[in-house]
Amino acid sequence: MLRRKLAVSALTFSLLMGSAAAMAKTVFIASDVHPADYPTTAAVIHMGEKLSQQTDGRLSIRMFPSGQMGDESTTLEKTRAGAIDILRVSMSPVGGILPQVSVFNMPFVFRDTDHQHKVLDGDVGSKLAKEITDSKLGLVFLGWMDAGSRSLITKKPITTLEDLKGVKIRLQNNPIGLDTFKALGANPIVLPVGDVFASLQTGVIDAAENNEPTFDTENYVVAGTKYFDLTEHFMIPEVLAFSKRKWSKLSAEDQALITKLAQEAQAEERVLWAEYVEKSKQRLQSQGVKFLPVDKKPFVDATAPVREKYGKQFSELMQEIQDTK
Ligand code: BDP
Repeated sequence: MLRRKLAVSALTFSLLMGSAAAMAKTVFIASDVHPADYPTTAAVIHMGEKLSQQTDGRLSIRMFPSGQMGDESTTLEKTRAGAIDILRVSMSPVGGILPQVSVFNMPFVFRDTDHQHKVLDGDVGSKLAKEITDSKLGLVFLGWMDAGSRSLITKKPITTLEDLKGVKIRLQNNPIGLDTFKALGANPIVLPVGDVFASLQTGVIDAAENNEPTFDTENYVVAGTKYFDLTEHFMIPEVLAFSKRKWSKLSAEDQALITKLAQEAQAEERVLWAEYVEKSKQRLQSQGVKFLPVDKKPFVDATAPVREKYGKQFSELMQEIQDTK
């Protein structure tokens, strides 16, 4: 995979421009594993344009897309350390470090997109946002972003538990994900998303699991996958966050402006996401990918022990999610 590793030495940097009326300019470093036109990345780039306009260029955002700053475990660490200012990251690795916010990483926890939006926009979403900010993670939560639902990306059709038996499948770095696929009888392997293409190609793994846009932009078809088996087992939202180290150095006005623009970016990404899913579906189908319906019941049943094991620590949240209509 063409994952460029770019060494970025100066992280947030200030430039003194002009002479008498010198104004300190701050460029926030933002990171995403996805390319610049992906919904999450595009929304943050647009947020940066607005930030620059609304501060007459005093504040702006420089996006490093396509994993240039490293995989998600690495960028999480860099954001904690203050080397990245703004991070868009999947909730999966966040939950890997902070188990108490892992409720969204459970299998079959949301009914559909509408249900997930209501949960994220409601009390449960606010509680987890606060938990992230108040935790030792070193992040200030700015917003949720959509990532749809994840299904199986396979070389052979997989529509039953029998088909999935022993299949080497790549998972994100999160114990719930691993236990889910063990419960489903597969052979899960943790890898950064940037290694999935080569691993599929070389046969290190037989399968991946993700949403349509990542299937599309990561070019998994070229790596030999031909099926999108619609298990929709996870609906893991994305998190947009600011480095706490850097946040504490901003004025209250700047914090308020960034918070407001992040909320706008969250709303914009939802629209971009829905459009991008459709485009990706069309592109994948035109490349010959078959979208296979799956009877989800056996998958839901087989993963009940996982919801039981991990759900204990957040049984109230689970109940609230279920009760969200
Ligand atoms: C994508 C998420 C991205 C993750 C990736 C993964 O948008 O943040 O890195 O999945 O599977 O859907 O690692």
